[in-house]
Amino acid sequence: MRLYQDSRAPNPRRVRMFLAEKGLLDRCELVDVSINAGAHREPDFLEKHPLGLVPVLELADGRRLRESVAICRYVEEAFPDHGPPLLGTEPWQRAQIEQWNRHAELEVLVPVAQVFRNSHPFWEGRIRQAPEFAEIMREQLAARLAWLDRELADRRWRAGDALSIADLTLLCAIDFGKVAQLRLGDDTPHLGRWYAALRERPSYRA
Ligand SMILES: N[C@@H](CCC(=O)N[C@@H](CS)C(=O)NCC(=O)O)C(=O)O
Repeated sequence: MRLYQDSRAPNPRRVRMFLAEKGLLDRCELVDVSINAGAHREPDFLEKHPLGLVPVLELADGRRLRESVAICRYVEEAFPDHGPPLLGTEPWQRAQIEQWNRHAELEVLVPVAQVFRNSHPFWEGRIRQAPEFAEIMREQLAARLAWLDRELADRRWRAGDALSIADLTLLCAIDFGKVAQLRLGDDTPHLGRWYAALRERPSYRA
């Protein structure tokens, strides 16, 4: 397998962490597509993903998959004997994981990306920016993190007793928030405890 990715971007990172948790990262060739250098907008990459987004997974027979969750689902189902299940094993658990993963994507990762895109100098001249929208997203994020903190008070991992893709998505979103000066503080102790547990795992450095 080959993963087209950017080592600094959050979506490729959640796929790398997923592969690492499965013990499959070394079975995957990582091919850097630098967003900074504009490699994701070059014709040879656009042929792999017409929207110019990473990650893209390419199988040995040339088939390609886009979208981080689709890639993770393929890996989970194609390699059932590798590592722990990260997408759940029975209906309620699978639905809980889906729910919390969507929350992490829509309530944290998307707003973080919008703060970054609409206020960071990196995007100046590359896209049209709306700084006021970035401020609205920043305020919304603070409220969302407070909510997620309360929701973690009575359980170890995002979707219950077992680590899942929902933890990986939220971690990557929070870490990526650093580019927009978003950091966990003392006011979110449950998230702090959860974050510290994830940071101990080898997949954190994937
Ligand atoms: N929903 C997609 C999102 C992919 C995405 O937005 N990737 C970002 C990096 S994290 C990207 O390639 N951005 C380049 C750009 O916006 O020009 C997924 O989950 O894979």
